[in-house]
Amino acid sequence: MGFTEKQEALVKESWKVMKQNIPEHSLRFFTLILEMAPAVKNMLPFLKDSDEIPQNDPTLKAHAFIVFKMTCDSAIQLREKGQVVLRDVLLKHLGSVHLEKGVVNSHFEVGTEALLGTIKEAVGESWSDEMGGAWGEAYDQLAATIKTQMEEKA
Ligand code: ISQ
Repeated sequence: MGFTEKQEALVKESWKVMKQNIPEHSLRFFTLILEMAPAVKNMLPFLKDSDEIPQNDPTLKAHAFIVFKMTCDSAIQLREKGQVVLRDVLLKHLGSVHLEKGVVNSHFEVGTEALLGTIKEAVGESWSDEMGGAWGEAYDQLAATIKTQMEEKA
């Protein structure tokens, strides 16, 4: 079965909650990433130069916002079109940036775990496994689109 209206609604509903506190959720997201994959610190310009995760860095917040938002948009596209579609320029950019940084499959897996952990804490009692499944599916499809582009470039 494809991506359902129910799954799309679960993602949209939790995105509304996430959006209300991007500073907090972006810190949580990168904290979880670094707990699972400390070496990622050196791949991201806004983490590289300090021992701590910077508490008030606009680029960190913007980065997390883009990851969350693109995943939410992917959920909408999966329900509407059955696939994730990115603008050509954006797709090419994402392919080359991920290749340049040396991103591998396990990084994408860390991203899924960190995203789901962040959302779970953000939405509290509204959380359900179905909600996690919907975000996970959208993220994995988005990641698959980026990975395909990386393979084309490699
Ligand atoms: C950086 N930004 C978004 C997702 C990520 C997943 C794993 C490691 C680094 C990341």
